[in-house]
Amino acid sequence: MPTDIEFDLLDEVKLEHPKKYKVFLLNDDYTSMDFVVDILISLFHKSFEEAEKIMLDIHKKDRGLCGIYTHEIAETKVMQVIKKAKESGFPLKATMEEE
Ligand code: TYC
Repeated sequence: MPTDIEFDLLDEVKLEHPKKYKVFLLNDDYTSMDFVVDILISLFHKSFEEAEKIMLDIHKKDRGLCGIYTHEIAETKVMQVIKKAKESGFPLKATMEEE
């Protein structure tokens, strides 16, 4: 059982290192490549060149890393992707997982 001081130290470490979450876009057969590039630029702040590279990576490998965020921001990104995609009639999906 950790001592009080050890508990304090553990709390401090937790405060300094909040868990981070990876956000991925998933491949599908219907979402247009241009739309995915737009999402990567507008929501994930990628340059056009980076966005094209990530999009093609997803197209070939089924999913691609778009960014690493705190839990709340990652959750918001996933929701924003799904909302924008739905509004545009695409089935694009995003997921998050602990780093
Ligand atoms: N596979 C899609 C197509 O051929 C393009 C695509 C890329 C879709 C990445 C989703 O996350 C994605 N139109």
